[in-house]
Amino acid sequence: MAEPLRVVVTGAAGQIAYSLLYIIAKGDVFGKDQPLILHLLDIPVMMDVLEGVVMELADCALPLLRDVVPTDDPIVAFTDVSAAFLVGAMPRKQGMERKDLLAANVKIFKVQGEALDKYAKKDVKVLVVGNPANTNALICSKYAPTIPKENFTAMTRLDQNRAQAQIAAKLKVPVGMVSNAVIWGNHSSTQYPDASYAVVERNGTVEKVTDIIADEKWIRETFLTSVQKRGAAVIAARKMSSAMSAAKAAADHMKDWFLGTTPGKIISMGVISNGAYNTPKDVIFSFPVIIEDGKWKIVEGLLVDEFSHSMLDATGKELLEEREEALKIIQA
Ligand code: NAX
Repeated sequence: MAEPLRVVVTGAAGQIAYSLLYIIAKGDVFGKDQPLILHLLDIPVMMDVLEGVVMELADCALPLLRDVVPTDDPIVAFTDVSAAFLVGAMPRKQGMERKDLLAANVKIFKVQGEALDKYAKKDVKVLVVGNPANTNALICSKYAPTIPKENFTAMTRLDQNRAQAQIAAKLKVPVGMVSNAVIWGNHSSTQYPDASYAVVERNGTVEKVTDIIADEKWIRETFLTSVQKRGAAVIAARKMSSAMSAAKAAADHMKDWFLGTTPGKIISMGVISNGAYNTPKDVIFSFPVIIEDGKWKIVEGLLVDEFSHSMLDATGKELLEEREEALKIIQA
């Protein structure tokens, strides 16, 4: 059997981690024959809660889980890790302005970037879930100059999964038949959920979703806004934000990154932009990607119409503004 892989989850006492840790520890992300050592980081006041999570992990009696390291020290958390799920972040509190939220998160992701740079494996794969995820990932990468920029990503897989679930419900087909919905841009209300390349595979045939749903109004209004506003709808119903689905999406993202995407399948993730599709360079922008040998590649050459370009411009503009604000905070 392989040597144990060290994996860190931050915000480990929180609600997303509560679902995510089990998915990772039972082998659904890194493979059924990959032993794991889980590093769990949270803040000092959460150490008692974290102890309870450690007890439950032990009680799951999972054969792949070789050790668990709970800590409030980023150095301990990031030492020798090959994968990092950065879930913990400063939540937006009532009356808090966007720039205050960004300032609090710049501080957190600076510390974590520096610790990753010094103590993690140089090929560590980092997935930022904590919001604002795209800009947090950018900041983290900035403070980890010895780790390639390509190794810092932000999660938009939940939005992709939501998009595919909406399409499946509309077509009354199992969600497993739907793939290649694309999320462009920021994981925020300016994201652009795009059904243009989505396909349905059934009975050995592959059909474009836009050929089956010849209803532009549904695609450009109902579908688009329901995906953009799905997080708010879950909060309204549950009185808490998405957790089970966020954990599943984080697991999907990291699994595809480590083990590769299926040929013909496109996934969405926030990655450092090279300016593809006229997007701003050097922001973490969600693109359609494929993954081979642990490396993602932006799918280029997709046809992007005028409507889509305007949506990409809007979300790109927001990412530039967030970067500007974050840099101001860093330089202050
Ligand atoms: P919780 O509030 O349940 O848990 C967050 C945990 O992070 C807490 O235990 C807290 O003590 C810890 N934490 C705070 N600062 C930390 C630090 N500096 N180091 C380590 N741990 C720290 O939130 P949860 O529902 O788990 O959500 C976590 C984050 O995911 C939030 O920022 C949320 O906005 C974000 N989300 C991102 C999504 C995405 O698609 N990218 C979707 C789901 C979710 O809303």
